[in-house]
Amino acid sequence: MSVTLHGAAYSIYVRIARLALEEKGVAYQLNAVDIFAEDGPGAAHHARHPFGKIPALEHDGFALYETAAICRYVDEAFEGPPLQPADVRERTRMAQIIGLLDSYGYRSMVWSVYVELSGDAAQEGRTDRATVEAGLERSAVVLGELERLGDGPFLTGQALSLADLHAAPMLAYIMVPEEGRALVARYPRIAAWVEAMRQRPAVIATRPEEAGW
Ligand SMILES: N[C@@H](CCC(=O)N[C@@H](CS)C(=O)NCC(=O)O)C(=O)O
Repeated sequence: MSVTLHGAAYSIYVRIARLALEEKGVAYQLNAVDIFAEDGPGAAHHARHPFGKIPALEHDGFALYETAAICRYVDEAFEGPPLQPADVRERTRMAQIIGLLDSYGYRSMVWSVYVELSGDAAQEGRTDRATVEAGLERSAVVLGELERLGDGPFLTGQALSLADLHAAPMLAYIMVPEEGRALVARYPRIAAWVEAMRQRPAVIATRPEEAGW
């Protein structure tokens, strides 16, 4: 059996897929693909992912891109602890949380807050305060929904699910700058969740040097 994940360790979405692989106990190789390389990710990667993004997965000749699909595949194709709730409402809540993180969380938490305050924009002295303010405002709505939608130590209830794995890498980046940490601290259920998530071996094993945890 051979599993290869194509992507870079710094990537939020690559980390989400790696977390699913690690939590399931699946052995895999990480094949380095740098989307920020000067000449792009290269033709071989475009053949795997026509939109030029990361990650992409290959398992014994089966090729797949789009992180939510990769994570579902990893959960269902391999042995190991289930990462999707059996209960239909919890499973649907999980899909809702993943959807809202993709649609509203990634851009605001990572690009508008992390990148502007601590990433490339900050290091190059071109932080745009209006972008930061809008990002913090949108991130507050996302965090408020994460706080409100679930009930229990994990985002969808009593057990770890793909929703937790989707959220963790985004929160680990928004919590690099002080303003991001202060925002997360306003949501007690999410702050407690962060403390538990950051201690999981899979989270520790996949931490990029740029991320807060
Ligand atoms: N919808 C894609 C999003 C993946 C994505 O945005 N990956 C980022 C890295 S975290 C990327 O490849 N960005 C390169 C670009 O936007 O050109 C998925 O779920 O896999």
